[in-house]
Amino acid sequence: MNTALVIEDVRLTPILVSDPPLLNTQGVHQPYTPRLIVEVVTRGGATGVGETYGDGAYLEPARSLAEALPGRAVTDLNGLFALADEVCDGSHATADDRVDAGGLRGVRNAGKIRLSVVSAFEVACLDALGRAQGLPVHALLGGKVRDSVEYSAYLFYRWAAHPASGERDDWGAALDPAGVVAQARRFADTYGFGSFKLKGGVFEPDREIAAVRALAEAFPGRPLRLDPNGAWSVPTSLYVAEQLKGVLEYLEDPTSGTDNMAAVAVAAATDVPLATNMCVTTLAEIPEAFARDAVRIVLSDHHYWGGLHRTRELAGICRTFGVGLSMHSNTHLGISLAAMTHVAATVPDLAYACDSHYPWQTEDVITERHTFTGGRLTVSDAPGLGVELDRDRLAALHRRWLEDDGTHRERDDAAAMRVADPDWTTPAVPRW
Ligand code: GKR
Ligand code: MG
Repeated sequence: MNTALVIEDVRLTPILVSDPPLLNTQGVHQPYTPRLIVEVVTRGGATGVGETYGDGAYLEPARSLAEALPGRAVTDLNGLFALADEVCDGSHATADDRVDAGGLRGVRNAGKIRLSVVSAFEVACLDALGRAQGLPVHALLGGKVRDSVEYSAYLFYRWAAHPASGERDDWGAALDPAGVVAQARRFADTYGFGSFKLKGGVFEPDREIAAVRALAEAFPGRPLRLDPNGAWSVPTSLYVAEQLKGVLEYLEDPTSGTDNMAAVAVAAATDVPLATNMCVTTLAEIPEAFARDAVRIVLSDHHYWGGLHRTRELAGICRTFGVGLSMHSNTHLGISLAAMTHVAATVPDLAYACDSHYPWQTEDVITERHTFTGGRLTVSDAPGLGVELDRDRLAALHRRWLEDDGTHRERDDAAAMRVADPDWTTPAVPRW
């Protein structure tokens, strides 16, 4: 074994990152959201970074893995999964874990949480290995097939300010078609995005249909997507699919669960392709969903799937079954965006612009924030991920986490909504 590549130390830094009041079907984003930054330091002195969810359920297995990792090589990525299975015992899983209050990522369980934890360690190992060898991460994944990766504008219904703190940014509210179009216009003008996804499930479907139609009028011929995170019944999903026939590039998770998605897909035939980041989020969920033609497009997400290599495995499975591949995003910072861009650069048949919340995040832990040009990010050829940690920023965001009274350490969009509406409870699905 090349001893320079042996892991000497692993550092975990939970942080709180500011987040605007973006609305979704479960509530509203809190003013701060938790993320976890993972650093892996080799004996040769290379440091690699990774990023993942930072809620308590993720911190516990991350600590177990961080303790067990020193002495292993950053090249031993298959061993990383075996180690995680061994040391992260899943004892943190409770019955409540079956529902993900904040992440809107389908059924949540200990295995999925563990993969999201491992993903940050895998990315950090690849970053360290790339730095040690002078190779970009995409080269470690087999090489890039494109020099830039396209992203789509992620539109949200939103308030102008957070209800309790009154904290605001300069985006203003977007609660109707005109507000959504104005938001899209700013995304297009500032970043050059040419495709648009609206987070739905917030208002009655007819209001959201009107917003998508307004987008289609404002941006003729541009790819449009609508994602209510499973908030609709099968008949409502079919109604929306019929109303938006010829307008949507795809309809994402209109309804919850493979049964319902399959029912919509079969009845809607080819009207509107269905996409998911909720009913296909693990290998185990693939056979039934694909056999029943429940989805035409899977949104990959290296956090869900256990890292960049596993994302490429998912791409191969989708290719085999003729299912399209897109990319999902949750609130994330520049480390994850770099990782998303490297893996996206290596997948030949990534036919859709990737999602990213990044433009909504004004804080970061890297020295130079990524810049979208023409809706695209250039794939870095610098060693590793091509990002540098800003230690002062990291320390400041960690301080915020330390000083938090516990309100923000778990992402809870329903709790944030209750600040404005004390009677709010997480809506049962189908909501409409
Ligand atoms: O950030 O409100 C949000 C999104 O709804 C997010 O939680 C989802 O995971 O963006 C995601 C999606 O496409 O489902
Ligand atoms: Mg989605």
